[in-house]
Amino acid sequence: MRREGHSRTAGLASGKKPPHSERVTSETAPLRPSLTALGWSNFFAEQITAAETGLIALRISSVHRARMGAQSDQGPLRLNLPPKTNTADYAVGDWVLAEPESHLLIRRLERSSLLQRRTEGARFQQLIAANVDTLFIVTSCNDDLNPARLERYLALANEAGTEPLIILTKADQVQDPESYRARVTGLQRGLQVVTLDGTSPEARRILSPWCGPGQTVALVGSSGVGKSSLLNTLTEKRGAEAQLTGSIREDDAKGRHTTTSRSLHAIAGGGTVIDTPGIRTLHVSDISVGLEVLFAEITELAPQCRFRDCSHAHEPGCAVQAAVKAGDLDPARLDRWRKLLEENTENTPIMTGPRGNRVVKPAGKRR
Ligand SMILES: Nc1nc2c(ncn2[C@@H]2O[C@H](COP(=O)(O)OP(=O)(O)OP(=O)(O)O)[C@@H](O)[C@H]2O)c(=O)[nH]1
Ligand SMILES: [Mg+2]
Ligand SMILES: [Zn+2]
Repeated sequence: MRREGHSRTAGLASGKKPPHSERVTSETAPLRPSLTALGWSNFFAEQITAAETGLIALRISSVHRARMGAQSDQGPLRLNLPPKTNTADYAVGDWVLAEPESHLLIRRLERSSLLQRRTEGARFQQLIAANVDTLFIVTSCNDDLNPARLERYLALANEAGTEPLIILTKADQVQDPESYRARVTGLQRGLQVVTLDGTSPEARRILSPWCGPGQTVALVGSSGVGKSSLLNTLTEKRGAEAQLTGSIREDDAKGRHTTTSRSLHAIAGGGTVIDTPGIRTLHVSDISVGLEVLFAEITELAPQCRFRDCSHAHEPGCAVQAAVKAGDLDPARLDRWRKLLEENTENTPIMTGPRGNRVVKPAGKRR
C-alpha cells in the first residue's frame, strides 16, 4: 500500500461523475453528501494503489445473503457482486472499491474498527458494523434497564476500539431520569451517559457532539429501546422513508424485533448512523481486552495480589477481595466480572496450542 495523500482522495471522489458534472466546480455546493461526509478519510485513501485510481469508493449500506447496497457520493446504488462473493465477509459501514460504470465490487478496504459477535455455538463471528467511531448503546428509562446487560455491550465496544456512549431513551416517560443515569454511570471509568426522548428533535442537539460530518455511529441494544426512532430523529426521515418502529409489550416493556437487518443512513447535517436489529442475548467471546477496559478497577488491583494467577475468589493476600472488604468495590460487580470472564473463556475458540483450533460446535450456518 502506498501513501498518496489527499489528491488521491479527490481523484477518487470524482471517479464517477454524472454527465453534467463538468459544470460543477469545487466552489459549487455539492448536491449529494461528499465522501468525507460519509466517513471517508486519509486512513482509507492511503490504502489505494496506483492501479486503483480509476475505481470509485463506496460505503456498504446493507448486506443481504445475495446482494449488498452501498452509498456513493452520487447517492445509493446496488453493488454488482462477483461470483462466489460471500456477503458474510462484509459489514455495513465497510468501505469498498468498485468499477465506476458497472459498480462491480473489486475489494474491501482495511477497517478502522469492527464490531462483531459470535452467536451461541457459531463458528464464525457475525459482523455487526465496520468503521464505527462511537457505539450508541441504547437502553430505556424503564424496568428493562439491566446493568449486567449493558456491561456486555461495553465490552463489545471496548474490544472493537469504538467509544461507547450510553443513551437512556424514554426520559420523557419518567419523573426522574437522573436516577436511571445514576445506575449506569459507574459501569465503566469515564463512561459518558445521556438521557433523552428519542422521538423529539431535541435528541439531535444532545447527540450532536458525536454526529459531526465524517463521524459514524452505530445503534445497538435490546428490541424496543428506541434505536430506529432515534435514527429517524437523527436523519429527519419521515413517512415511507423512515425506519419502521414498533410498540413494546405493556407487561414487560420488551420490543417486538421490528428491525430485521442492519442499514446505514446519513445524519441530517452531519455524519452517518447505522441501525441494527435488537439483540436478544449478547454472548461474549473473543473479548479479553474489552473486559480489561470494562473492569479496569479490578484489572489494576490484580498485580497487588499475592499470587500472580489469583482468581480473586478465596486466595490469601488478594487485593481485590481486600477492596471488597474495604467497601471500595461492589461485590456484585466482582461477580459479574467473574461470570463474563468465564463465559468469554468458554466461548472463545483456542486458535493455537496443543488442542489446536477448538470450535464450540460443528460448522453451522454462517448467518
Ligand atoms: N415516549 C418515548 N417513546 C419512545 C422513545 N424512543 C422510542 N419510543 C417508542 O418505543 C417503541 C419502540 O421503538 P423502536 O424505535 O421501534 O425500537 P427499536 O430499538 O428500533 O426496536 P427493534 O427494531 O425491535 O430492535 C416505539 O413505540 C417508539 O415510538 C422515547 O424516547 N420516548
Ligand atoms: Mg428498530
Ligand atoms: Zn486477587
